[in-house]
Amino acid sequence: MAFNVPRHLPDFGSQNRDLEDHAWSSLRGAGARDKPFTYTPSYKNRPLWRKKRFFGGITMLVVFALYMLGFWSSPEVKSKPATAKSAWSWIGMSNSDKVDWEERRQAVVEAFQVSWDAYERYAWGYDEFHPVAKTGKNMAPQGLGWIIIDSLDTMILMNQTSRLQHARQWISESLTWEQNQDVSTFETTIRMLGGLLSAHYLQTEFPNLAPLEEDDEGAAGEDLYLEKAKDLADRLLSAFESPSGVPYSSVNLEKFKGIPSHDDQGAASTAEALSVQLEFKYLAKLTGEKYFWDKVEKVMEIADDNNPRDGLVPIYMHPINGEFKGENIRLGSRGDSYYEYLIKQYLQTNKEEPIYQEMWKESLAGVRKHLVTYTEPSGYTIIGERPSGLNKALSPKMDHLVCFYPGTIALAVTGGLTEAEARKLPTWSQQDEDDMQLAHEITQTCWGMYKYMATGLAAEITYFNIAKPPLMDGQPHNVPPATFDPDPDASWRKDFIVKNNDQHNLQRPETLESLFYMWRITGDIKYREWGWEMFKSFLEYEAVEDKGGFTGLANANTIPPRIKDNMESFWIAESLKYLYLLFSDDDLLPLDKVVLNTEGHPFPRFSMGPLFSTGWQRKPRDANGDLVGEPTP
Ligand code: DMJ
Repeated sequence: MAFNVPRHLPDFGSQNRDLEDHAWSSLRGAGARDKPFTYTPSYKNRPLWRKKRFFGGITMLVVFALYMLGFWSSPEVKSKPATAKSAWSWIGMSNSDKVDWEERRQAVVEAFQVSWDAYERYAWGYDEFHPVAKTGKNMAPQGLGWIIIDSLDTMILMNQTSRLQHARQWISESLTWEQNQDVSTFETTIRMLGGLLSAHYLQTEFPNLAPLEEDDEGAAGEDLYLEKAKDLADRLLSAFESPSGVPYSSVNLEKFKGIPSHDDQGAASTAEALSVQLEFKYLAKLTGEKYFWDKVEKVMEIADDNNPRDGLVPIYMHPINGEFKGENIRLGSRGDSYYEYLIKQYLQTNKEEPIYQEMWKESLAGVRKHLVTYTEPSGYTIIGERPSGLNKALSPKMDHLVCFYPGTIALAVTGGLTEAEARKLPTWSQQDEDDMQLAHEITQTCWGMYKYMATGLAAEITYFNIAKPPLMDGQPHNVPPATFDPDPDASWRKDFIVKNNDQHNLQRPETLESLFYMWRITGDIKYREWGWEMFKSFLEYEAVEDKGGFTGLANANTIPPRIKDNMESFWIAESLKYLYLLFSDDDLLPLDKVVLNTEGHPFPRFSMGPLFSTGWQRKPRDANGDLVGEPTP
């Protein structure tokens, strides 16, 4: 995934600026009135501690230190905490000590209903929802249905018939892609195209979930979701009309025109270019239009022809020449879903395209070789970054985004079977054993990111203490404790570092996603319990008063937290959906029958049939992994 959220910076137009202005103007003001261009001799001769500039300097340092400590909040931050128990007293839980997963699942449904109803009340039809201000905002003149479409399949799974009817009515009557608006190729594909396609799939496959009524908008013989999806996809496809075939970052919807990124010398994020394949391939299968398939498949070939070392891709790609740009390698922003879509493409077409499993395996071996290390003193397993290339230093930094990875590893090992079933297969290997172990370890680290924070909600980015030089995969290291001791002085806390600018929590789903896969695949109840703990933290710190929805946090490491006043569309599309699935029975979306796209939208697996086939082959490599007959880069 590649959506980079702007860092938490002070807005010098807000009330916070007033505070800061006050501090600064008392300095500046004093200078303007009192400070001549040259100092009087008497002033000059004063001892240092009696000089105004000494105090000025000290004050500036204090102001700076207070700012760094997060003393002044950022623009979008409201000081009103969402922490009062009354903010979520609507939840209908019994006081019984007995764990009842059905009751917990219903609590998630209630959280969804409160989120949706608040959006409906205050921001209906808008693309953004600011639940504290109780306002909405559009990303295009007539809106894109950003929240409505991203929520469709969650509503179907939760059987929310009347709410779904309202959403369909809006899509039928108000949604148009005919707007002179540039949109992100990737985000619009995974959220809007993905949302419509999964709604189409669920509605067709499970007609009894949130059933359509005769008089529903768009119901009579019309495939509303698929029609809107096809119209959108035709427009998005113009992104691929670049000299190389690598998609441009943006598209103008009305003009059917791809637009290069305004930053990064026009380069696209690698994750953006290489994780739109599930959506377009499913659409190709549904419509029989092969060009959808061919366009996205071509990008896979271009990437692989670059021969990324050990299967690890730099995070930018040029639409002009199809080459990678720079050497920054990471599984966080701009890199993540490339890896996810390798294994999911293999699974989507019923394992008929082994080329993608091969690339996945190569990349996982590369991750072990270059990015896996262990923390000190406790020995947690982390996946670091190589910001300057594989020959340069490992940075012990993990975006929360990386937490999709352990669940995806487990999915890759078993193909969606339970671990118990997969172990009975003759193909089960020591490598599978090791990969499952890695998945367990990284999931625990991601859970630690939550436990480390005052609110129990993970920061956007966590750093770790590691040895110098870093321990590499498999080297002896301490075994971390199974649980996180709540003592504020507990030793495990020394392994984790959260910087002031990284303390925001945007309601991201990745750890919940992995908990869902780990629970389904291993059956280890602790993953469900961790999910429940996380859900309670969301209730405690992100619920807005008066059933006002849920908001992200600008600082999740202080109580009360500072609020960011935004309810992300993936809060409903992913975080609440993964919680719901985590607490549901395993036969709801069986993992060996579906693939979920990177926005949490389920698609069916299918056979390619006569119309489709893998239209490319990997170039031959030698024993070192270099392309045969081509110079080593
Ligand atoms: C979502 O839009 C998708 O999961 C994407 O791949 C990653 N970023 C957000 C959620 O964090």
